[in-house]
Amino acid sequence: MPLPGPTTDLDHAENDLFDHGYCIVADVLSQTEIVGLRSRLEEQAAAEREAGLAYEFGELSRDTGGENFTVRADASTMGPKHQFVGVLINKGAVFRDLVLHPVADRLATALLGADWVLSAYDSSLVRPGGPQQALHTDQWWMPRPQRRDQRQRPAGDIRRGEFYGDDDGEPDRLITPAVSCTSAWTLSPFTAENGATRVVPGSHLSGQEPDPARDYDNEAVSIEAPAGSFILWDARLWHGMGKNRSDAERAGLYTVYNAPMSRTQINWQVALLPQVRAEASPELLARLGFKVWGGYYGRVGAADGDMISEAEVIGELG
Ligand SMILES: O=C(O)CCC(=O)C(=O)O
Repeated sequence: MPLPGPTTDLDHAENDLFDHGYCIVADVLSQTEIVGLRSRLEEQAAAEREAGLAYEFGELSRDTGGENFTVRADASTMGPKHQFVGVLINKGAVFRDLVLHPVADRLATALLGADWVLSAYDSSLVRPGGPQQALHTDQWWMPRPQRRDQRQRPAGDIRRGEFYGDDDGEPDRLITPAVSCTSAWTLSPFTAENGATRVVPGSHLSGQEPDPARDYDNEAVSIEAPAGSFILWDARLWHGMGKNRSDAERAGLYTVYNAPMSRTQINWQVALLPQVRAEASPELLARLGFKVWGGYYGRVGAADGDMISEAEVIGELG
């Protein structure tokens, strides 16, 4: 089976996602959209730097085994080779418009079901010299299948960066399904030279986590894509940012989608600015978890209906 390349055929992309763990849809964003998104992102990134609020890290400050995703820059770090601009939902209407994009909806629905929720929405500006990241999965938090005769480990004790190295080669061994997937919307070309995401094709079906100490140079490929593409990977896929060896910035937006029963990375109910919430459509709010799923998840003790509204919450009566 040939490895995924950029395509505009969504059936093809969907098959790539299931077979290889990732797909690349080309021409999803128009030139005008790319320019609008990129200029808003650069403006926001510059303002966050100016205000001392930027999340930036250089080659030495990344610790993939730790609890923290990013390290706040200070004068002692190696410099702003990679800037992470987080929680884009609050940072411009251009960003919000992408949440309901039909291409994203189609592919997230194929993997997670029609009631998927947005788990995170961030961006990454990888500048020349930006570091290569250790391969990891985005579903590291998922408790693993266990043997019946083993007492279970507390599910919440799992930590990012744990290495599962016990593949017994048993083809019938059960693995956990994907309950999350991550996209990169490319605002610049992604090339091997500028640090395009490295992935190990097919690793989503391994039932394993990668060894953070290995670089997997023989197994990993770079997902190359033109600007304006939508790359989507299964959260079990081994992947990581490549090193930027070019003289230009690699710019991308990341939307993470979850099945509706799992906790989202961003706590939207707290993070969403009141003004953004007031102006959000019911469709957008539903994707942010303001909708009860299955009559069960996300309830707030309101009278009726599945859209969450504080106005209907029932308090102490009598
Ligand atoms: O930027 C990329 O290419 C991948 C980023 C990623 O996997 C991460 O930051 O966890």
